[in-house]
Amino acid sequence: MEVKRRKGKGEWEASSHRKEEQRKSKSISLGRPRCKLCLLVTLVSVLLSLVLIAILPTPIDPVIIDLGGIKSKSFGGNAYLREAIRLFDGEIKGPEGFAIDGDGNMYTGLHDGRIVLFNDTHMTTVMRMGPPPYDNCGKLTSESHCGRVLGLEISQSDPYLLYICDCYHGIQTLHLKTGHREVLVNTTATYPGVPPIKFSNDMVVLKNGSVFFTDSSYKFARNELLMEMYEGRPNGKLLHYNPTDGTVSVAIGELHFANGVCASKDESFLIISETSRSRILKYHLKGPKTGQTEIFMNELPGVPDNISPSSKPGGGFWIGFALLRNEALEVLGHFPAIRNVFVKLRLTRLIAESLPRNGLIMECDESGTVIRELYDMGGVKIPSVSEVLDLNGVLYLGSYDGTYIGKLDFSNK
Ligand SMILES: [Ca+2]
Repeated sequence: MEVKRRKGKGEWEASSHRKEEQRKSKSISLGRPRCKLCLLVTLVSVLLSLVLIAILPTPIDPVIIDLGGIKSKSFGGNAYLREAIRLFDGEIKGPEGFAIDGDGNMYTGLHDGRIVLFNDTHMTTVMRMGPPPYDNCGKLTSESHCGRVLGLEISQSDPYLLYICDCYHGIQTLHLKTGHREVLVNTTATYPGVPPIKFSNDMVVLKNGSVFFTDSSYKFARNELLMEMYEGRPNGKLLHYNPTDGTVSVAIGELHFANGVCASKDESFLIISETSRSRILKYHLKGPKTGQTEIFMNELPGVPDNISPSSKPGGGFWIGFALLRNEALEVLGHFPAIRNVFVKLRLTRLIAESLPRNGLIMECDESGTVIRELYDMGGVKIPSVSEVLDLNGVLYLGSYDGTYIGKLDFSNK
């Protein structure tokens, strides 16, 4: 007969500890195959994802974008732009470029393809770029039909002749008194020696009627703007429309996102934004360097958009900035493979919308010396500027995606 012996306290503890060890051992021996399986599944998933990403088609062939350092008088060091007020706040979208006619009426183009006349309190539609129907206008998918005006100018010989730069419908004129409309440059036409015009962006009209206009890309249209930015190649150009014979020719080829263009006061040179390089080029129209190009300003603190004349008596320019330089942009610039992955995974818009919004406009003289920089860090009032209309120090501020027209009275500063 087996006699069970009563265990002492120490024996109970030892026995309990052994049981716990056995339980853990069993648990570990059961868990090992599971962990191995998890690891295998994870590895296979990662490898499959990498293979899928690698074989996904991509429309871009990206290169390294090195913007260099940042030259700035006071990077983010003031909040002058926050003193602006917003006109038509929430009523409009995308008033990018401006013009002013002989009666002082101001004009801008909106994201739905309209050109509107406005003052500080009222806005009237002047014309629509595209043909009917207009039901879907205002969407990115309908831009090519409805039109998108990015640049406006008034003729220097006729104060009611409005020049229009539409990124889908080319260069046109509209006479504001007679209503006569004319197409000068048709983006669907072929011009000898000129690569396709897919993204006409801004223009300047000289006294003699010559039109110089930028085409940001032969490859991507405006509704693929982020593809152009992500690729970073010199797909753009400056084009010249000759009014005497209607010909179009390349003035400067291989520009990096050619954007704003403006003439010096005496029309001896033009300056042109290279948006994806944060720099501005100078193109000589007169003198011994005629036809030559050189750097006007580089290592700018932001991504330049349109350029317009300053009202200073000696001439000068205002530069609108779509974005300020930031670490995310620098990293993206130096890693084209990462940009390619973002494109393949369709994350470009998400990335773009997550970038910090900081407003900046810059005034410089005709030698490229910065006179002043006006900031809105954090984009409280003016998070982005496409173009400045300077009426003796009263500044109207356009924006490619803003839902307002900014107005800043800087006449006493
Ligand atoms: Ca522009």
